Amino acid sequence: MQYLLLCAAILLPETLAFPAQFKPQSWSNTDFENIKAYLDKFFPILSKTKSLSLEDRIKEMQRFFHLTVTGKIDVETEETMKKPRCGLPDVEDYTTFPGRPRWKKTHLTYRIVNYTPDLPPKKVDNAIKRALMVWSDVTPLEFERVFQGHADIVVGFARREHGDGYPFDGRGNTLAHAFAPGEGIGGDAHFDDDERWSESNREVNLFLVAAHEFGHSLGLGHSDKREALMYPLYSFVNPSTFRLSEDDKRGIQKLYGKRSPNS
Ligand code: TQI
Ligand code: CA
Ligand code: ZN
Ligand code: ZN
Repeated sequence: MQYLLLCAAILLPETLAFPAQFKPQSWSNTDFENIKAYLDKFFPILSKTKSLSLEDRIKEMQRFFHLTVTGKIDVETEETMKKPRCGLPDVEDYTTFPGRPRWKKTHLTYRIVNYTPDLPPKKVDNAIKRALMVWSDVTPLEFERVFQGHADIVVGFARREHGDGYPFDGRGNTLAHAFAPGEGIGGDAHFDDDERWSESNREVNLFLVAAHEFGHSLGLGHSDKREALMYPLYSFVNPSTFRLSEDDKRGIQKLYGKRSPNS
């Protein structure tokens, strides 16, 4: 499952994070992903524009460390990135996406457009509903299911190429993905129908994966805390006793605030 830790491709709706031509020839894919992951984790973009280039973000990091500001990954910059981050203020472990996209309303709609043959539709409906409740339980967010027309979060099952440029990969590996908050495909969650979805610990538990994906749909990236739902490694926990970790809670409440006591 190591690939997951390197898997930092952020699915941003409009600006597809970094078009291929920005990628210098001399970097391997892994280097590139690592640099991006590093920047996403430690230098989440603070400005409101989503259009900071990788170069701008490297410059920001170089300024922070008082390095020569070149916007390029030179030796000095690379060395700094590899150093353990001691002496820096301890950041939270949860992450948000560059530009910190979030929904600007608390009433969100979702629509389930199709079903997996692995589970009865009722069980799918239920897993999706409970996965959203994981987040609405601790924030002012409310989710309303709609059956036609526009929905903020479109939920569906698909296999291989399915029209968004992020083809699924057959059984195993990628299980699902979701897009950061935004118009159009923003917020949508897709589940790989080449997986075997289940409501137990056999194969892949739909509720747990959906709860994780909706974290992305709402604006959370990955967390380094092992116990976090947003930790990028699938581990089965019993859905009926599932509890959101403090780290996930802090992350989502930072974006949307807390639920008021009597609602
Ligand atoms: N899908 C990845 C994930 O949801 C896709 C992804 C990587 C991603 N980076 C992202 C999506 C940033 C949005 C934003 O993390 S996955 C897990 C976990 C996956 C992985 O199929 O690998 C879960 C889906 F956390 F267990 F690794 C669900 Cl729970
Ligand atoms: Ca797959
Ligand atoms: Zn997709
Ligand atoms: Zn994830």
